[in-house]
Amino acid sequence: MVSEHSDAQGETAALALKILVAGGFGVGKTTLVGAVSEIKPLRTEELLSEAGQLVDDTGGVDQKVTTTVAMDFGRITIRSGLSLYLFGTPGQDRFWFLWDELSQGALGAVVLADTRRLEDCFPAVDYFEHRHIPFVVAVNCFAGARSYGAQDVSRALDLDQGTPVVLCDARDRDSGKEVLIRLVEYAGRMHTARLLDSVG
Ligand SMILES: Nc1nc2c(ncn2[C@@H]2O[C@H](COP(=O)(O)OP(=O)(O)OP(=O)(O)O)[C@@H](O)[C@H]2O)c(=O)[nH]1
Ligand SMILES: [Mg+2]
Repeated sequence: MVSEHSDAQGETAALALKILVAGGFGVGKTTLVGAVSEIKPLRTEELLSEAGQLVDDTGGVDQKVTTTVAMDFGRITIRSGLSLYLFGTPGQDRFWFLWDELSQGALGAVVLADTRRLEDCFPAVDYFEHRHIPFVVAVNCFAGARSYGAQDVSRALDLDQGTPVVLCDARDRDSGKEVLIRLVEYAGRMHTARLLDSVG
C-alpha cells in the first residue's frame, strides 16, 4: 500500500507506506507496534486458552497470557510527509491464512527474532524471500538471552547477502523507529534496483 495525498492547501504530498511486522510466536510484534505507534494501536489480543495450550508453544515465553488472533495496527511518522502504517501479524501457525491478505501492497517487512528460538522466524524469512518482499531481521534482545552479533544471526538464518540484521529492544520507541528506518532505506534501495533492472 502506497498512498499519497495533499493537505488542505494542497502543498505537501504525504506518503503512507505499508509495513508488516512478522516473526514467530511471542517474539514481541505487538510490543513493537505499540511502542512506536503514535496512535492508540489497534490490537486483537485474546487470552491464551487452555484448549490452545495443546497447539500454542509457550516454551520460552512463560509470562505470556495473550496472543494476537488477527493483527496489530499502528502508525508512525518517520519524517515530515512520510508515515508508515504498521501491520503486526499473528505469530501462531494456525493464523497463517491471514498473511497473504496482510502482505498485499506491503513495501517491506520486519522479521522479529529471538535468539533463544531463532528457528521460529524461519517461516517468516522464507515467506518474504519467496515473494521478493524486502525485509530486515530485527533481533529483539530479551534479557537473559545470550547476545549474538548481527553476523551470527545472518549466518544462522542463511540470509541473502545484504539483508540487514539489526539488534533492537521492541519495548523502546527509538529502537523500534531505528529498525523501521533501516527497513525503509533498504526497501527503497531494493525497489530502485529492481526498477533499473526491468528497464535495463
Ligand atoms: N524482556 C523483554 N520482554 C519483552 C520484550 N518484547 C516483548 N516482551 C514481552 O514478551 C511477551 C510477548 O510479547 P508480544 O508483543 O505479545 O509478542 P507477539 O510477537 O505479538 O506475540 P504473538 O502475537 O502471540 O505471536 C510480552 O509479555 C512482552 O511484554 C523485550 O524486548 N524484552
Ligand atoms: Mg502479537
